[in-house]
Amino acid sequence: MRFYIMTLFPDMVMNGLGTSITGRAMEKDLLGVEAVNIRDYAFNKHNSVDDYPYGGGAGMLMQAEPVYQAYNAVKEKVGRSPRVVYLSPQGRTFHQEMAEELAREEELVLLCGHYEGIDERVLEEIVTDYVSIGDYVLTGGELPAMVIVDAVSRLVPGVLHNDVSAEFDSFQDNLLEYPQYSRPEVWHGKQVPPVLLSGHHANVEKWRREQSVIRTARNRPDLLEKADLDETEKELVRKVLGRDIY
Ligand code: 4FV
Repeated sequence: MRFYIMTLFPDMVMNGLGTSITGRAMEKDLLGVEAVNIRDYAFNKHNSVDDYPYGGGAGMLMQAEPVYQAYNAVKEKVGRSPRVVYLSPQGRTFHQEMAEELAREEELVLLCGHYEGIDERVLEEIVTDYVSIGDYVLTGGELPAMVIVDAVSRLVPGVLHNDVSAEFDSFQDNLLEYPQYSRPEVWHGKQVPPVLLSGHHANVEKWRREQSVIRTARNRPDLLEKADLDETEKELVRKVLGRDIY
């Protein structure tokens, strides 16, 4: 899978993604990440890419032309009109299923805004998906773009040590992940739940499923309506929430 990140801060994204799991995946050519500096496509002698918003208002806006020329350069490399994700608070909120859907793409362009955003006219021409990572305002789209690359990269075969771990992720079957423990068996007087030491896989799976249901009911009851629970688990939810949600 190949990512093209259109940004005014190429070092920020390449330094952030060039380490750890995504960094190793790039070394192993499992992933390609290319930062495209929009300022390289500035068209005036001041090398500026922003200007005042028509109609007034605070802040500056990224102008259409440098973004458009940067996009054309990527389109040239890809050889077709690529999927373009614009990171913006106005977008659909990013979630695991969206990560799985994006992971099916060969190439993905991530457009990072800055200042107050980007001239609407170029967005209308090149953007295929508006995506937000959450209802808060950041200084730029770079961190959201890195979040998308990280979440999607984990789903690319070979990127994680064992692809199995992605199968047991949070949000798989719309439940939060169960609590996990490692050595030592006792820490600060706290014992690892004995079932996990029993070696009885069916009991371990049962306990983990129950913990996921309890944790989801406590922290994210909104997820439960999409989770496929059996009668015993629904009873567990009623006990945790003290009310019936079914
Ligand atoms: C954002 C978000 C976000 C808004 C103006 C960049 C900033 C600035 N992007 N999810 N939340 N973007 O706050 O994706 O241009």
